[in-house]
Amino acid sequence: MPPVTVIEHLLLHQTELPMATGRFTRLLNELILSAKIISREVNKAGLVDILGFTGEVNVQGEAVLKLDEFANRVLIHRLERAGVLCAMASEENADLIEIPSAFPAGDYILIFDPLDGSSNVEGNVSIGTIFSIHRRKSPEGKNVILDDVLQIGANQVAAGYFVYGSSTMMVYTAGRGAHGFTLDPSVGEFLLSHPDIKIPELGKIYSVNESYWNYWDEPTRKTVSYFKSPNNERGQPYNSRYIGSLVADFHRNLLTGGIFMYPADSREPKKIRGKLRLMYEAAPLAMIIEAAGGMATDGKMRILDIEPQELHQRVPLYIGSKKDVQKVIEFYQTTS
Ligand code: P6P
Repeated sequence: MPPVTVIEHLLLHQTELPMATGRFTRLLNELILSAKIISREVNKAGLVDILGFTGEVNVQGEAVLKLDEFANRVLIHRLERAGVLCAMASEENADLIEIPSAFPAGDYILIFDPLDGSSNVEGNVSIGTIFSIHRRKSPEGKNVILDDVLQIGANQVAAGYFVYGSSTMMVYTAGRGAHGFTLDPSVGEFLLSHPDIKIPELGKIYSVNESYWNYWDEPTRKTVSYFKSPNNERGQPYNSRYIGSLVADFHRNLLTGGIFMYPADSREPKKIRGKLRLMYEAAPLAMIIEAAGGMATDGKMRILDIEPQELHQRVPLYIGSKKDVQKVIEFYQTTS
């Protein structure tokens, strides 16, 4: 099969969709260029002294690694001048990022986690960039309001991630299937390698940090016990696989089948509703998993139906193979 780039694929397969316009293509291109720049730095992190901590903390109170900061700066710098956005929101920034008036504005909104899992970079573990694209609701020309950004995940125009691992890959959906592209460094292009990804309906992997067992609710404990037991639909225990890097865990489960869980944790006030963020992590990954035939829930609600109340809202996340996620929902429905 002749190599197919992301933009060729977009134009070939998504032309019926309104976003196959020049502006959307420009937005994807700038995301791709940003990812290539970030990938280059991630891949040489062990060599150049950009490891270690900046001594600052981000809005989440987490120590900011230089790579986090670098990735955030690259994305903001490239996308603010692309002439396609009216606002951005980064997991590393407390508030909305306005587009400087010196640059032309568009009607898309980009929400991103610049380098998720970056605390793993010193262990040479795969990490990733996650992005979500919305279209503003308020009329063009006026100032963007928070309401333009706090939209339900089901409104997303597109969503995707880059995973910086043994190879650098991009997986995205614009609403018609989920598609994977692998960076060929010799030509500097992401080439189609996983067309129309479909996650197996029944998985064989469960991914969760079991050290929090004592702080989970009863439905979650029943769910994890179900996956560890031979008395499940598979007739044998699921394999436990947990990297501790969301994009790496999600990507593996997407391709092989399985469920990733980050439940609410009663011990830590800031994790009482889970650790992962709705806008920057759960909603974009939920769009991808549904495009691949899977499901994503907070235990009670479809992730894509959750009305965001604040920019950095956290949610419990159960995401992956349809039958496995349905099991979680069943335990929530039947456990008083
Ligand atoms: P824990 C990385 O810090 C991250 O945000 C996700 O990439 C990952 O899935 C999760 O946190 C791991 O959290 O509590 O298991 O270390």
